[in-house]
Amino acid sequence: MSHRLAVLISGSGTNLQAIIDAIQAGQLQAEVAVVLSNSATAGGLQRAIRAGIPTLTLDHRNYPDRSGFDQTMISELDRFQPDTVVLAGFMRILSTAFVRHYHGRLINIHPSLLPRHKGLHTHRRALEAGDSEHGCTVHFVTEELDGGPAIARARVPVLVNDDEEILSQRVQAREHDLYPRVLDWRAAGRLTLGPQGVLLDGKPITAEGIDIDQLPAGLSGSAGTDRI
Ligand code: NHR
Ligand code: GAR
Repeated sequence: MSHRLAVLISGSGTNLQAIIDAIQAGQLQAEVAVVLSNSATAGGLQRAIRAGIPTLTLDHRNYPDRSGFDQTMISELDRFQPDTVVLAGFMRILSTAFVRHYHGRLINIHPSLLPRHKGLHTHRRALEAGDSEHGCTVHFVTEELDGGPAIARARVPVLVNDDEEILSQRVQAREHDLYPRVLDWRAAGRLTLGPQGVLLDGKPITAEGIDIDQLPAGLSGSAGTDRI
């Protein structure tokens, strides 16, 4: 049985597209069972429709509070029996009830090297801080905003003439490589959240997450050199 992903979006959906493309290329052994957007104008909805994936649009503004919105998301998503719920540019903070319901199967990609620059406007803040490197982090989602245990990260240099736009493009190119690779570990049953933290192949990983450019021997990836 194929691993079922539910992908939550709010915007253009380039990470969703990278996931769809990796599945079609045979690099990610999973299926996108449903795409949910909190915005009817999210470009990612068209990407899903083009790929023949069912979509759900739930506008958070139609709900009296966060918990009502989140309870509706839970009941709609659960009809699709997701094994993993994937936040891909989803912009609504999730309630305790939602995070608990999907504990251990809820994953986000955040555009910074966590724990640096939690929250929004990460590229601007990396530039303002004079950081020499920046990047993205995939992590399990917990109640602590952008504070859940890290799984993997990709680093990029910050260059002298960078502005927010060019830096975000450099980071997003790495997101599109990183996220499908992490999701393939998950789909293969290799990636779990235990009481002690993140386990890959049953072994704990470092607190900052696996640097995708420094994969330990035996951990193959799409750019790995350890394949036959
Ligand atoms: N929910 C929980 N409980 N924990 C996390 O770690 C979450 C989460 C929901 C989303 C993604 C996150 C990111 O990667 C994410 C992580 C939205 C906001 C935010 O402030 C912050 C972080 C993230 C996503 N949202 C505003 C809100 O009031 C709305 C902002 C907007 O619509 O532009 O929900 O960065
Ligand atoms: C991505 O860069 C993602 O890391 C970021 O939004 C972008 C979504 O792009 N996520 C957040 O900022 C979450 N608060 P996409 O819709 O094209 O995948």
